[in-house]
Amino acid sequence: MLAEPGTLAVFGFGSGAPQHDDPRWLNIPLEGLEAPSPLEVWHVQGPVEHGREGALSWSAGEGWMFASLTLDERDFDDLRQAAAAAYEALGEFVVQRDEHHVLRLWNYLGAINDGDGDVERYKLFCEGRGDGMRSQFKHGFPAATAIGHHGEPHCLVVYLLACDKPGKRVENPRQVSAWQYPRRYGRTAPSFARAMALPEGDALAISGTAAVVGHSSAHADDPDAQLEETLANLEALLASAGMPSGFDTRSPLKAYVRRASDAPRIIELLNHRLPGVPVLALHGDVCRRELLVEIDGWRYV
Ligand code: 3EB
Repeated sequence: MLAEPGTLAVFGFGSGAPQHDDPRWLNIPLEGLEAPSPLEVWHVQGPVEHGREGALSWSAGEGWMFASLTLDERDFDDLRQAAAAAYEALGEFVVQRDEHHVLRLWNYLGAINDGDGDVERYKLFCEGRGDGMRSQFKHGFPAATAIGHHGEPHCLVVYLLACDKPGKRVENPRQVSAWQYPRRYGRTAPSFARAMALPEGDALAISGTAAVVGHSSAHADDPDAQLEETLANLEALLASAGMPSGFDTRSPLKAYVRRASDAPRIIELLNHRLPGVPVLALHGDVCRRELLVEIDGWRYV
């Protein structure tokens, strides 16, 4: 895949994935729940250039850019500093590129729910991300995912998709916008949009979506009900984006499942509710302890 022209990025999932010394290759420290995990490939119709700048890896072609950073938190004072450094480095790199419109971001960190209250690790991550974003996203945040992994505990992975044209942010009328969450969810509200329509309007990049209604988590301890609520949120998001209802065989989704024991049930329900839709089920922790499942992905027109 890396040898094929037009390959912008290839992702391997979990500890069984190979490693490659190519800036377009990224190991995601999330285990697939249905072995073996497929690779995810991004490609463009044209030549791709790629390189590294410090710890940052990037590739670009046809107006699209992939950039990634894998950091060791122990190289920083704490998670907040590591997250800030990641976003500063990505931001500094992106602004000097033609492809400086960041459409979509993914964040994977260890032990995301460790710590209580304002010092829970997810909330420290949100603070560092907010620090590192500085003024770069003052016109609005990209779509995003933030999930806890069970790989190397101090490994922080952040990657993005950017474009030389802006996308269009989409919010979900069933949910309070994340950046307006009340104080109880942390000192720095999460900085992401619910979805981003790609520049040509031919696809929607969908942020991590869970059983959040208003700003509250719904159906604590009930994975089936949380999944139904998540699907209702996804439908509302499609409607809000002006897209037809439903997902199809060209709509790749990821389902992040907190408890591996819930996976068979969640996968069965998804196969029933979204027949034919390619869903990659991964073992990952949602950023609120009571949330057991989260879905993100793509909807093509
Ligand atoms: C939520 O609705 C669930 O911090 O980047 C979803 C997507 C969530 C992205 C992020 C968090 C993030 O608040 C959590």
